[in-house]
Amino acid sequence: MSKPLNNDNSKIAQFEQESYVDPKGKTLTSSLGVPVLDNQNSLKIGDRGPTLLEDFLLRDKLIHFDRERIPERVVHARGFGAHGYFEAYKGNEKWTKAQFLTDTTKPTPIFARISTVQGGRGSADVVRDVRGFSIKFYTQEGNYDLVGNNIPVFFIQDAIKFPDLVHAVKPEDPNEVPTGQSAHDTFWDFVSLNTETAHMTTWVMSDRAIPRNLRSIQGFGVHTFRFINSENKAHLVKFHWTPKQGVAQVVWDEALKLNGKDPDFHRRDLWDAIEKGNYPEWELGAQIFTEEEAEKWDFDVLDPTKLVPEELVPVTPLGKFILNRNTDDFFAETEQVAFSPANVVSGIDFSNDPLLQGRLFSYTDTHLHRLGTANFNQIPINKPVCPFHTNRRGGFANHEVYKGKANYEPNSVDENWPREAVQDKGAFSSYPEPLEASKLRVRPESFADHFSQATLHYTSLKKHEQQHIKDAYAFELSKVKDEAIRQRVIDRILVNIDEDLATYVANELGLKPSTKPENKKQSQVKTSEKLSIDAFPAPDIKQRKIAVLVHDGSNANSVDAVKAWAESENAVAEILAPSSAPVKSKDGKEIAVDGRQNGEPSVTYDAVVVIDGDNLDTFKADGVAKHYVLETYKHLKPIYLIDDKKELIDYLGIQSDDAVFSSKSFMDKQDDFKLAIQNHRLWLREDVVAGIPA
Ligand code: HDE
Repeated sequence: MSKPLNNDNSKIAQFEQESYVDPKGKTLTSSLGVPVLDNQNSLKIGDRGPTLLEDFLLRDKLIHFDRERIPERVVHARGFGAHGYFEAYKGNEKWTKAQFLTDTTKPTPIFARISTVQGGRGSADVVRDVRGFSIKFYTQEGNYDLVGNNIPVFFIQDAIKFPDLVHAVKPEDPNEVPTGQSAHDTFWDFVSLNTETAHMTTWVMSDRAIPRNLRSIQGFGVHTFRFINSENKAHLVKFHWTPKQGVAQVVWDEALKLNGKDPDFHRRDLWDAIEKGNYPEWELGAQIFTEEEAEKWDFDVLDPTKLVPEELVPVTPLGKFILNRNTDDFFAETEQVAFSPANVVSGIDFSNDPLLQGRLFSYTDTHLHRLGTANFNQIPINKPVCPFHTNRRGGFANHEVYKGKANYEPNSVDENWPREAVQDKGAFSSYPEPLEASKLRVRPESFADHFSQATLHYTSLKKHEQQHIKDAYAFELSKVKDEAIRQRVIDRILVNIDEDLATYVANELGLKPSTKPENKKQSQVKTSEKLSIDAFPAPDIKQRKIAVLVHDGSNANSVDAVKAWAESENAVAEILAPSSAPVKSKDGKEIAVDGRQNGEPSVTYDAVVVIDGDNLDTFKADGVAKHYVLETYKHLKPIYLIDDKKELIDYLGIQSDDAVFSSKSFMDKQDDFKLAIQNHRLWLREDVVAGIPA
């Protein structure tokens, strides 16, 4: 029977059959390679009859589809990954024998995944949350994973509390609400009852938890690790990786809007930057110190709720890495990548941090569940690039084809190959830390201070950063229904961090302020400069996005000038009009448009330019354009009104300041505009904008 041409799809199929050529060798096949003639219709009795069980092509397609999903990560479910490489600086052999940190002749390929913690795989990007930052180094001595966060400390001190913490922060059991947020009763109940969370919570309420993009976040290994050099001398280390792009945040109102207007904002930004060749780069470093030095400090370096202030130990730069290649297949790479802090190589070892010790078990365990087989390291994204010879055999989804009989060691059937390494170069050996103690289920006394570093963090920040923390606590706690929990956070947590903070939040919530506790322990370091985002300014405006608003009557020359300037700065200028149709310039030229003002909201840009021309009245009549500029102003971002539009400034009801520019020609103030974009926000404007509607 000839195939009925009863719909468009079958017509396309018919057309492709008639002109059948296969220049790419990519004819559609079944899973077993059988070429498929008709991918539009299942096999039936007659054209309206029942479908036949015999249709192996339909079965093949559905069976695989039905199994396409795997369990999402229990935490850090939403993440985004990219490939890159790491290059070591000279001189690291003083500290470690790890090949990838000491061999300056070869770059080491890496794969990085940056994630949020609380929300599921489909949650929004710009939620208030910790960002996970994992890096897999495919070294010549095996795979090494740095599985860190963008915050240098953690909520809890012992791994046994992790499931409780995660249960409390995740959506609540009865209704799975809220998604991607810690602003709910169970999280703050946990915080209020576990004072060890105090320090980390000041970070999660800070601007660090609402990053502008994934290119401008720092990474921290959190725990203390060990470096071991070729003389087997050990040092303790804390890893840091710092973006060369600078660190940057969004404002809270912007974050809330971004989550609705572009829930993929962060992943889109990273993808676009890499596609454009604006590769983000980080410097990897470590604070390196001895056990003897650590013993003198007023905190325990095994306590992951503590950081080592850089005033005590500066960061030693070790190398740099860039992300320069997007994935081909999100699932195969980003979803299947399996990181673990237990993946170490020779020259790096663990410490006895009780949180780290639990992680060493948990990651492999979760991979076995999530990826469903002990062979998960055979998945291409997890596979080492150096030679490997194990005696592991079999298991679900084994892909290796082993040759020969020797699957045990020692053996005489293949001259004892594979056999143990004969020299310690590249072979892992644990640091022989001498230990003698009783078996105890206790928390050390040296972990007992929960507040002095929380205070150090809060008081080291700039005024605007402190204000954001106050507002974040007030916002989060205002979502907590149980008043007793709210009051407990004030009384047990906030007042022990800072009295002014506690009073502000209490007033915002209509609760009783508490009084400052007496004899509160002070941190030995009084203020620490590198805790503030301000300590990491951007060096340029690469990949910063500028919205250029045009209407009929706009000046085409100004549009060209802005575009040329942005291109020369490696920034992105996008021309936005009332609709996607080109607009007519004042001299009758056609100005091509990149998008609609309504579809490309101001929150997704870093600055706005209003083009001059005969269009002042058109601009004034356009409520979307007005809102666009006002919202940019409210979010403290730079605005350039070409043509000395004093009238426009008055009309918008905004005040001239160091990030509002107007001049006859864009050339006049483009350097100041660049500096304002580099500075990102004009924090001084914050008090002025309070009255502007959201
Ligand atoms: Fe994780 N964590 N974690 N974590 N974590 C996971 O592993 C866990 C902790 C971090 O991009 C899980 O593969 C325990 C600290 C990142 O794929 C799981 C404890 C830090 C990622 C797990 C911690 C992290 C995870 C979930 C306390 C910063 C994402 C899926 C003892 C230093 C990795 C998975 C990726 C993921 C367990 C605490 C960072 C369940 C038990 C501290 C960046 O195994």
